Amino acid sequence: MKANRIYAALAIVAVLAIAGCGSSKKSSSTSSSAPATTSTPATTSTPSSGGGGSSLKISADPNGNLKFNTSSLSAKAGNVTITMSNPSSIPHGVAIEGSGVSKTGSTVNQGASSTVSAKLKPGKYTFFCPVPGHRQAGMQGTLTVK
Ligand SMILES: [Cu+2]
Repeated sequence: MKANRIYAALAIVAVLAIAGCGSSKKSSSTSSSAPATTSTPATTSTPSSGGGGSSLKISADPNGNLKFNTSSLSAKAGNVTITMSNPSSIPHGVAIEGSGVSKTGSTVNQGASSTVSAKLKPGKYTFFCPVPGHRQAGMQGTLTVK
């Protein structure tokens, strides 16, 4: 019994020592800490100095309807970025299509944002949700580039 107690005590000390001695060493051993949670999607803060372009923000309908909060957007020609926040419990994304351009942002769950960007010339484009069925249900709009 006594020996067991001592071993137990030693074990605790050992654990404490390991835990205390630097997080750098034991990073590979049992790090089951969720990886890739904060993959900040490179919020390219368009330096509005060169080449025009626009950064647009839209939102999916928060009440579960298959639509965005707007059906028309306009942007300056150049590098156009649309960031769609998704407050809905339905996964959504954002994509741009038209005039030979076809770019699709990722589909994201509630609370996240989907971003799509494309180099656009003046003209009319369509922005829409790439989740199957959503575009057909009306989750789209017109993007006018000038
Ligand atoms: Cu959608």
